Amino acid sequence: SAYVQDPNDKPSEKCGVLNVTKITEHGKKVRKNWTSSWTVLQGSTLLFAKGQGGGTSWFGGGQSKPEFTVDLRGGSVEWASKDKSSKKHVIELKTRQGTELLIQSENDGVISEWYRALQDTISTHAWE
Ligand code: I3S
Repeated sequence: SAYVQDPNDKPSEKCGVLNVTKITEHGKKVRKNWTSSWTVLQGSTLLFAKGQGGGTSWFGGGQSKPEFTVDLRGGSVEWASKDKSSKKHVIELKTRQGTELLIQSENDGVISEWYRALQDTISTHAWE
């Protein structure tokens, strides 16, 4: 019935601190710049804010804007190969817009949860 909430309708929400760098922008290779970022997965959008840095405000508080947002629809995730980074636990995220990011955490549990969340989001929104 219309009153039954489909659990799949619930927008996915996840947040935490991750290390992030772009490696490609609009299909062109860019220089790595690893940054600790407050990261929020909201529906099919991944948002990054400047990390930590002593400030108390972040974009959820309506004060500062996200530094960078990624549309996950039509994108892909995989574990980054060794030639992409010497770091452990690195996810490679490719967007339909030709941006490639590396996302990393020293904590393998944390990064595994993000991997699953990003994959779920991409498959949930695949046909939009
Ligand atoms: O893939 P690369 O070029 O070896 O990436 C490393 C460099 O970006 C390095 O900075 P500079 O070469 O600009 O000084 C970074 O400090 C490293 O972290 C990068 O490699 P990892 O393996 O950490 O992703």
